[in-house]
Amino acid sequence: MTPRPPLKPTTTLHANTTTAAPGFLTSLLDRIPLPRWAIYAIFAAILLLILICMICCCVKCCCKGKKKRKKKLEQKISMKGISGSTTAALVQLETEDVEYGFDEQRGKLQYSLEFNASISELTVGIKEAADLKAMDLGGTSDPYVKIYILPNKSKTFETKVFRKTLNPVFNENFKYQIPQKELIESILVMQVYDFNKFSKHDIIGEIRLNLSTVDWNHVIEEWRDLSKASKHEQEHLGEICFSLRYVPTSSKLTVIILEAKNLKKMDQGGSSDPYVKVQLVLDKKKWKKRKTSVKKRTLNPYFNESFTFEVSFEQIQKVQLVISVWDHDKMSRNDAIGKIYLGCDATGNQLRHWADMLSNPRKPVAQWHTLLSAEQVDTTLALKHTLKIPFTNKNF
Ligand SMILES: [Ca+2]
Ligand SMILES: [Ca+2]
Repeated sequence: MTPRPPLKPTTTLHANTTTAAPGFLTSLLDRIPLPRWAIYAIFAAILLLILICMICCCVKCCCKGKKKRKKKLEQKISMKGISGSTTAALVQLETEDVEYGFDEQRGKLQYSLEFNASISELTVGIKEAADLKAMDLGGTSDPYVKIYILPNKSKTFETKVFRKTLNPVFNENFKYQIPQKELIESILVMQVYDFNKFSKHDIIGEIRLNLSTVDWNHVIEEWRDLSKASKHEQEHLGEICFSLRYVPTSSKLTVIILEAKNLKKMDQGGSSDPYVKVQLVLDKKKWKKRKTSVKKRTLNPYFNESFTFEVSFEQIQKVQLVISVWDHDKMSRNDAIGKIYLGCDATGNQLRHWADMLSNPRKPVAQWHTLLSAEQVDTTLALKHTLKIPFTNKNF
């Protein structure tokens, strides 16, 4: 039998690294005053302990990851609730303005009514509200009250907005000039809204008061529970598509009103005669205004009309572009079907369109927009804090 000299070099080579350890280990084990089985048992127990520790760490890490993902998902969902295509980068959402809450308790409102027949004057007092429904994250709302009289909705009043409270004390009076005969055929509507800086204002609830049932010989002051707002507040007004183009070098803003669809029926006979007003507002002042032609009897008008305004680069960052769709009426006042506004202080889809225009100079950017109620947009515009900008262009 031949020994295995050829193997030697390799084994010894490895021995330097691998067999030295077993040799050392055996001598070490020999030195421990314990039987071998006991040493192996202790060794196995230590290994088991390490393994259990590692498993625990892994489980903990996984749970944390899941929680984070869940949190992110929740944030995504709540942001979606505000406006379909709002991007966090474009719109800084105030977390307290994110909608939540499902319970139907809307709260109550205290109001007063007084009619002075000799001068045909109705005074509506909005006193206070209590236990209002929380519409924002953080369990609060930013309430204000809107007041109008039906069927002749000529004048809409609004109280101040109270930030972060469910028990606002308004104490404001509003006066209507209305003959008694008309008064007793009217309905007084008082709606409590939640103001949101970056999204649509939510209606908390309303009171519809049939004025024929009121005893006008006394001053009325009472509390009443708010009920769910009637549907027409959330009615569909239609969509509009237009393109925006800004050329900074020549200070030209071009708005092309392309088309509208599914417009609200405003006339008897189930149609409308739509036209579009394009308005620029600077420093809360109506600055420049143009309008399209009237399209007769259609709810899906095609315009393709272009308007160019001179707007400097400084002004484009402060201007508000207000687009409103109107129904033309031969016999009576034209009615606003819907409205939206764009600008650096706009929100959601509108801000996105404006930002797209600014980041793509010289390129026309077209987009569809859902129309909002004219009152809502006017309220938002009026409530906006605008910077005092010198009125530079006096040629218009
Ligand atoms: Ca709010
Ligand atoms: Ca009409």
